[in-house]
Amino acid sequence: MLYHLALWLSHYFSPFNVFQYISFRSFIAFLFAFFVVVFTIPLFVNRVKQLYLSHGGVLREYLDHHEEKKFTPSLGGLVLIVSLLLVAFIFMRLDTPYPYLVAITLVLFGAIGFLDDFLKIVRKDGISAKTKLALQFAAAAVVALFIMKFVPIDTKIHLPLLKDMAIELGPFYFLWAVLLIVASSNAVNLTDGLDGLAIGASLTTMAVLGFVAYLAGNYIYAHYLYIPYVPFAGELTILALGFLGAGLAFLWHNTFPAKIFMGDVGSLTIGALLAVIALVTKSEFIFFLAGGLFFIEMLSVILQVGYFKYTKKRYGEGKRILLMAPLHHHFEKLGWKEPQIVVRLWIVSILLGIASLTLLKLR
Ligand code: 57M
Repeated sequence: MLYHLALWLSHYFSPFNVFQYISFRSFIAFLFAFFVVVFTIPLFVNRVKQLYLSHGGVLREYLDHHEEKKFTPSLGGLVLIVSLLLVAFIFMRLDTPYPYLVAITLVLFGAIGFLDDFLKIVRKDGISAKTKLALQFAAAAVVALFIMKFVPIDTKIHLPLLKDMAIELGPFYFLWAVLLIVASSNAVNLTDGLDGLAIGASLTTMAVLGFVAYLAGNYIYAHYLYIPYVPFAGELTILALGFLGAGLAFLWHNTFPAKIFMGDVGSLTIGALLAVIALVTKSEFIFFLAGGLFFIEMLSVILQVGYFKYTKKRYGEGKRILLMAPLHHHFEKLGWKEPQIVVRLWIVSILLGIASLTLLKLR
């Protein structure tokens, strides 16, 4: 909105031209989102605590060894979603498909997560795993259809390290998009089990995707790096910077000992949003590496559950690969302290982010 307003005002006062720059709008989106979230969360925590108190007072889904966390409220992701919706409609260009794509993703996945979190507070259980997955597939299908209809990208997947090497998926692109969104949404959800872990790794991943979006949206840089040029993709850099502001502010309150958790409303939505940006900037493989921590956590669950079931069937007794899945619980069982695990996994995430950027130039 600001872009269009400033464009009109610049006819009367030329300094308003500065709003045309993606870098300037990104910078103010960052500050805006940071201050909105950092000051809203304390008020929100009080509100959510009241909701908990009127329904028994404790978080029902806490780990046995996280006894002290049972009074920590959830639902914090709702503040992130609202701040990002504001960023999308205030700072992004409304004559491109991107603010609408972002809004659809935030609202659909936010609604699924919210329903689950809310039900966990007001009754014993959230929605069943099967229903949640079905809803995620339905939401991802809507988002994928929106991308295919309104975003000017092809249906190829561009392989890393190979110049001009792409696989045409044709109608299967829809399936690819849906699977990526659902997988990413669940991977971030599984990672969200220690204070600051998921939001920290999301920050590094989003920083990479925001940078890639800037390059992909610029014809000269895209051409120079042999990455697909995606008109106006730079608008997503603004969203990414808004996310960095909002996410850092959330981390302020979510760092150990957390005052609030993001809840499924946060984790499912952030995962979906990351995948959507990766899809429209044609950087799925960069995303696999930059967001590698999420996929490692997911893989740890798949392998653990698979091995457990296999050994149970074969030997009558279930065996484990890790002491507990997802991976961060394994380190807890090894006796590492929570902040130690979180900071070390952030370090892994930063390293993966840097490694993923090298894929841009190595072609
Ligand atoms: C939800 N929820 C957190 C918080 C957060 C298939 C199986 C591996 C599924 C998995 C699972 O259910 N994962 C998804 C994870 C929970 O956090 C809430 O949930 C939101 C995210 N969805 O925002 O609202 C707890 O995590 C802790 N937490 C923090 N700080 C944070 O900033 O400390 C979260 C955010 C919170 C809090 O304690 O209550 C969670 O972990 O429960 N299941 C598991 O992860 C279970 N693993 C398991 O059963 N492993 C088995 C194998 C065979 C599957 C094994 O290895 O033997 C663990 N989860 C629970 N208990 N609840 C194990 C123990």
